[in-house]
Amino acid sequence: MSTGLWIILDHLVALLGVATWFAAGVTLALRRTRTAFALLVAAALVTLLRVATVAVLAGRGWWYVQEKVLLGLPMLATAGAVAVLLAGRALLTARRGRADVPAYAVVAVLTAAYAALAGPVVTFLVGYPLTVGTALIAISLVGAGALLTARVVAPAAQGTAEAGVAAAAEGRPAFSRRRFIGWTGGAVVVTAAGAGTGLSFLPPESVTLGGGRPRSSRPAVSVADLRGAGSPAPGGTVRRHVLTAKKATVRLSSGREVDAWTYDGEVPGPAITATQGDLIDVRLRNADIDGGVTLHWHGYDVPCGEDGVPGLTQRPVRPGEEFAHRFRADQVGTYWYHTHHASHVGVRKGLYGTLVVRPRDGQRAAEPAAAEGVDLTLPVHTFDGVVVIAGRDDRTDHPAPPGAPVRLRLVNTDSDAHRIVLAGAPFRIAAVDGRDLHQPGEVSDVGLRLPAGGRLDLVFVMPDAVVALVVDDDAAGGLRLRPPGDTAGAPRLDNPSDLPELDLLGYGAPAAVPFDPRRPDRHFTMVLDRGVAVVDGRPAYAQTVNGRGHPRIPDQLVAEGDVVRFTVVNRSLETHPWHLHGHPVLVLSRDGTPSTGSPLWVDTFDVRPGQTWEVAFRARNPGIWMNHCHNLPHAHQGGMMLRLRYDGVTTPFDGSHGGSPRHGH
Ligand SMILES: [Cu+2]
Repeated sequence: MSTGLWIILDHLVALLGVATWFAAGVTLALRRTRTAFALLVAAALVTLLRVATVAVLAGRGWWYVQEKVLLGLPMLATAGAVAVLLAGRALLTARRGRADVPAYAVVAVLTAAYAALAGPVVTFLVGYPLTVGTALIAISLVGAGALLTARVVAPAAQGTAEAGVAAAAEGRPAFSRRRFIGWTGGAVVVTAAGAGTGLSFLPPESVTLGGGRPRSSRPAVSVADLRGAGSPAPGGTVRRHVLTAKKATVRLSSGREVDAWTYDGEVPGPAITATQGDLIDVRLRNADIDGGVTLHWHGYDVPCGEDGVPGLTQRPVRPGEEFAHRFRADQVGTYWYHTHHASHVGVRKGLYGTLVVRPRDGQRAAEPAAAEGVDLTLPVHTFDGVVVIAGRDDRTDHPAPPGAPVRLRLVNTDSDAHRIVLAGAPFRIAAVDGRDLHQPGEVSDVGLRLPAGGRLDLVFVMPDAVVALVVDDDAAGGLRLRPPGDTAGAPRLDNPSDLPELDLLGYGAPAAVPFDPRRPDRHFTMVLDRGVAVVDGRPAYAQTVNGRGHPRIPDQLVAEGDVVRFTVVNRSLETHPWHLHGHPVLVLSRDGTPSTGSPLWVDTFDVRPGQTWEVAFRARNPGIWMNHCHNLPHAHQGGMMLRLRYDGVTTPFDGSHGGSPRHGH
């Protein structure tokens, strides 16, 4: 069973425990002794079951259980054991008809219920990592619950409670002893709660070193000075574009109209293409996007000053302003561009386009020249719940002569993954996220997962029949490649959702990689979760990294040349497509299973619930880079983004990602 399912099962067992402990406490208070006894036994058994689910999760990784093992379970086990001893004995006595149930038994069982509740509350509100402050607050709240319950329950059963207490009180009047316990307990609870709250307000550290050297005193360079080349490589040309960001009503192929935010009035924006070595020269103008826009070159390892992150590498481009990007197209492959300013709104509304860089002739012998074949760039985007492929929202036919080499460049511009099926021809996945795979084998009858922001280049030779590209198992939509003259044919495609998903970690053949990822200079762990955290200065139920939200997540410090390793753990019940700017990362393993196929270089990897990914990269593109979830609402509203900072690089801007509308522009 997957870790994600164990996480859900553990939540359910925890909630069942809360329910049974409370039910036992309430029935005991109502003196329904038979039911109370049965529920007490049930609560104890559910608690033992919980120990088992937590033990299984612990086997999947300490990150999944830290707060449960250190706080939730010990607190529940202690309170539960006391409750079983006190209430169990009292109930056995009561069943023999010798006495009423004493008040302290009710208090003990309800206290166990509060302890059972405190565990999941800490998990849902705080998660990983548990801090001393949180633990103190949780324990003091359970203590306060116990004291209040004693106050409420005891007068109702005054006689028996006083008799019981008085017997143990060595003759002192029960009333003053109870009062003494109440005052002392109250003082302890208030002190613990105060200390816990104080600890929670300590300012977070601003930087984490990942086990590497601390910040040096080397002379600083500003990100604003880390700009691209001014000229193409010898033999290259200048690819000049002016992109004007503006609102427009866009008519899709079905005739449907969309109120969009666009580059140049088009969705997707103008396709930017180049040949390796060309100079890309793009002037971004903003006509009327009030909050501002930028251009971020997703997956393209541009110099940091070209990266288009407002507040970090530049100011947002406001209406009437412009920003000039220049960089050399050194990387071959399929990429895309989009605004990084309030991108959870801007990209969704249409501020995106594609960037494709083709190799110079002769550099890729295996690849047929594009002119002879079919080479389509297909950004997949969702407008109001309807999937739109390359600006077309109904089924699209495209001619393809039999025998022609075909390359389909899929780009996911949404915040959630898409499932891709290609039916009618065996094919290869030539490239992932723009980077070629090594010896990719031919596959058919498989589903492919295209993470948010990700790209897949599918190549095949056009057969003598129709080939269908199906997105999200909607066999009626998508793209049909059709031999000339074939107007009605369709490939056999009964249940695309039944096709198994191809695991890219085992696809293609291994090859040498340019560094040894087993000996990283820095190792950072990012545990992704939900919890209460400060996001952009306000408390929120945030999407957290190590328990914090942007910009209070510590920067990751690296030095140029470092081999850096990331462990990314998803404790939450949502998928987080993780995206580092400026560098592709090499996938090492997922859930402890190493990558055995082609070296897999990606700029976005989908960390699904309960998954743990190990990736590594070489730090050789100095700057301050965003490192974030590419589910854009998670990043911008939820706060799931942080910075990877090179030693010696500074920013003249405010340093926090200014892309949230909360910043008030
Ligand atoms: Cu996310």
